[in-house]
Amino acid sequence: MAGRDGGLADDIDMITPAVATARATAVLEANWRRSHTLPASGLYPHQWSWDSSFIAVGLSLLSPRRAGQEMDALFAGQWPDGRLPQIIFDPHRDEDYAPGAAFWQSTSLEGAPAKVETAGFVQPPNHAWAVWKIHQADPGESRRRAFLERSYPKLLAWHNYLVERRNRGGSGLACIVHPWESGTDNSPLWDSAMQRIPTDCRTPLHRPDLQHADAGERPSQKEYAKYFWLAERYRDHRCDDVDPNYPFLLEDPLFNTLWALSEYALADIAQDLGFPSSVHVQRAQSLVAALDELFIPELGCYAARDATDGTLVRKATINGLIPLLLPGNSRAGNLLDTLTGPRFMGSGAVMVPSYDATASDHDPALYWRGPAWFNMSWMIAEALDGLGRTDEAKALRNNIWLLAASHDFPEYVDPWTGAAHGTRKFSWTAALALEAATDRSMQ
Ligand code: 2M8
Repeated sequence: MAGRDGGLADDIDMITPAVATARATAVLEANWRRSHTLPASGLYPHQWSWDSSFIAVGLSLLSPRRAGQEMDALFAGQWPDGRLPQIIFDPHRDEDYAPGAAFWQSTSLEGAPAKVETAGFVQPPNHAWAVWKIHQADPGESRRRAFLERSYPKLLAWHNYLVERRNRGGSGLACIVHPWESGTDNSPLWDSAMQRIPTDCRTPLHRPDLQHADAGERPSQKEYAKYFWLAERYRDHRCDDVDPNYPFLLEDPLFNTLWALSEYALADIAQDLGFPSSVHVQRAQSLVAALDELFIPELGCYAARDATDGTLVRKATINGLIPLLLPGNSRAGNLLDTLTGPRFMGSGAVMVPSYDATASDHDPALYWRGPAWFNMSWMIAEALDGLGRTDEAKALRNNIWLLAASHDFPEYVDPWTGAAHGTRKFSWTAALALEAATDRSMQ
């Protein structure tokens, strides 16, 4: 494995795909709670939306039944308007994460589930994509449990929510209403919009996260004050998505790419169930066409768009490379050049940096402002495979399981040295390492 220097554990030579799989399985067992998996038992003590999709993809190789349960638990928190919430809270652990159920008070909100406590925000819509992958892992088991039949209406309602409530910029793309909805919380993509967000939130700044991760590797107090302020504003407007002067409306290439992929997956699901599928293909194609407006040739990747004023945020981030996953993307050549160039893998990285390696404010240890994340590298490996670049895909997959298993499944790593950062025993790292370590020729 190439890299600027080592950073690997002493037992690196002992780690084979079988060892990585066994260690990953143990993490997923330890984080399993009856119906779903915690992202990490200390730092993230509830169920998170897009985490569950990545986790379920890994779980489907261990137990398709558990993968199905993971998605069912998420659907249990779906709102009547169709949204799949960012977090489904465990009321017994409300002191252990902020903002929690006491902040959102969702069960007293008209239009939210009456019995399940959830956040009002959402996360990237990778769910239909995951459901189809889970089905494909064991179609017989999936059919016996009517997995597609029960998931399809939930996924349809979720996508309809995005169409009906989140097209706030009028382009057809979904807007995120908070950095947390991107999944890439403090990405430099949100910096300029966050400048206009006040810091005088009313909620006390409780930071249980700092008991589980180094403060220097997490968002700052000032960023948290703004996150809370914006969450208060959204909550106090009953999470209704019609607040007229709402100050944070961003079109994210990552969020919208996963939506387009999920629309394609919904077409496959519909077809399998004997339902009309062309509506999903058409939706996916419209999303891809709308996404093209975010492509910046000079940057060689996609930008985010601030829907409050139409400006493009011209920064090279992993979010802007993920459209490489879109089948038949006419921008694939440019994206590959960028991926293999000095801003990303051409810098000598062993995993894909979350932010431009040549940027003066790149920080290889700070959350979504530089470190490499396992879900992102795994998606890029999927994209490389789809483009027939199988050797590069395999090399990236090998680094994924090797680094993950040698560092106790870290949340994120230094893209060059592989040094671990954030929390450990992180579930999507374990699930995707397990998937990456699985011999595809045996499937
Ligand atoms: C991180 O985000 C949460 C808020 O949702 C946090 O910082 O507290 C992100 O990495 C996000 O992508 C992830 O879903 C979540 C749980 O793993 O943690």
